[in-house]
Formats: sequence, structure tokens, C-alpha cells
Amino acid sequence: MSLRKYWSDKVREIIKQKGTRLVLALDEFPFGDFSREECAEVLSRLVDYLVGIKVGVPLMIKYGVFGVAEIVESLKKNSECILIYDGKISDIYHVNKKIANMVFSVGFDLVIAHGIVGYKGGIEGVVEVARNFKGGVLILAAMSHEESWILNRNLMEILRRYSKVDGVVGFILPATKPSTIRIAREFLGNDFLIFSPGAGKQGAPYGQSIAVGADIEIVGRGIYESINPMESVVSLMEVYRQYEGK
Ligand code: NUP
Repeated sequence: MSLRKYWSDKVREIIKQKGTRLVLALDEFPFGDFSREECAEVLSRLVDYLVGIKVGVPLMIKYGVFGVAEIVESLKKNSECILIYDGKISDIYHVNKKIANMVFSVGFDLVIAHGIVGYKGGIEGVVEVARNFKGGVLILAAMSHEESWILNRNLMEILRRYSKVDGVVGFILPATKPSTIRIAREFLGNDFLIFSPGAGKQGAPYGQSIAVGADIEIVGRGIYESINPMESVVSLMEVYRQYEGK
């Protein structure tokens, strides 16, 4: 079975089982007014309502790769949960290999790499390591912020190039620019996963990315800055319910 099929089946199975489309972007820990212990406890309850957790550079700098692994790995014990490293890996081949080796070896399932860097001599390093670990690579193909057009005008070229690479299991596309998701889904068909950040604090309405073809919505501040993260996560399930079976 290809890695693409393995990971898309797995993610879509969790979506079905848990009835949600949500990946939590954990860019802060501890968060809100909670202590570290309280946050760990909140996360251990939230995880039943999440498809996965995405950790990026802020937490890696704060805790290091082993510290981060300790925070997120314990959650996997309670509930099936995909762990994603959002390092937007974007260096040359041999450095990318080192980064990917470190994050896959502590238990991450998927890593995000910057498509614009190019495959040969660049992202190939991430993909090779992912294949060794039976992990997957998500390619950042367009971004959600204001001046992202500088990157986003390369969308088709990035989709064309990386959709031919085994080990690339999906793409990151912005909820704030839903046309990029529509275009990508039409081009890619159903074999690839689409993860979409930008709903909530960045302005896109919750659920919109799913309506136009994404599998997963990535939400950070909308959850960890809320007074009651559990309530936020449960109320998002209501939003996603209308896309059941889609
Ligand atoms: O284009 C992108 N936009 C974006 O916000 C690509 C990303 N990976 N992200 C990430 O999604 C960003 O790093 C953050 O972790 C998350 C969105 O967080 P929030 O705006 O919901 O707090």
C-alpha cells in the first residue's frame, strides 16, 4: 500500500470514528490561565474530539524535540491522534534530512514542508526520511496571510510537482483563500489529504474549508485562547456535522 493511501485512509477513518474535522494547532503551552498540569489534563480530554495535534517552531524552541514529544506522545495513549510537526521545513537536502530524522524518530506521524523550495536537492530530504519511518509529508502549497500571493501564484506548479512524489500524502491550503482549496481538490482528486488553517482568528468562517474540499481544519487560537477550550471543540463538531460523509 502506498504511504498516500495508508495516511489518507487512516485520517479519514479517525474523522469518521470521532465525528470531527479538527486538528489543534498547539502554538502555546501552557495556554490561557491554566497551569502546565491543568493544560495537560485539558488536552487529555480534548484529544477525543480531535483528529490530531499540530506542533510548530514556537514549542520546539521552548521545549526541544524531546520535551515536545513528551507533551504530545502521552496523548496518543488515550485516543488515536495524528501528530504533525509544522516546521515548514525549507532547507537544502542534507539539513532537511537531519530535521526530519529528529522529528520522526520521536514519534511524529506527519511533517509539513515548504513546497516552494523545490523537490530535488530540497524537500527530497524530508520525503526520503518519511518513507523510512512510514510517515507522511504534507506540502505547504499556499499560505493564509495577507501577502501570501508571492507564494500562492505558484500553486499549480507545486501541486503538479509534488503530486507525483510517493511519501507526499497531502497539502496545506489556506481557509482564507478558499479558491485555492477548490482548485487543488479538483486537480488532485480524492487520493490526497487537504489540511486547511485560517479559520477563526484569521477570519475564515469555521467549516468553510471543508465545504470547498478540505478534509481537515487546523485551528489554534480559536481553541487554546478560548475560556473553555472543551466547549469550543465540541461546538466545532456541530459545524462539521453538516459535512458528514463528504
Ligand atoms: O498558511 C498557513 N497559515 C497558518 O496559519 C500555514 C500554516 N501552517 N498555518 C499554521 O496554522 C500556523 O502556523 C498556526 O499554527 C495555525 C493557525 O493558527 P490560528 O490562526 O488558528 O491560531
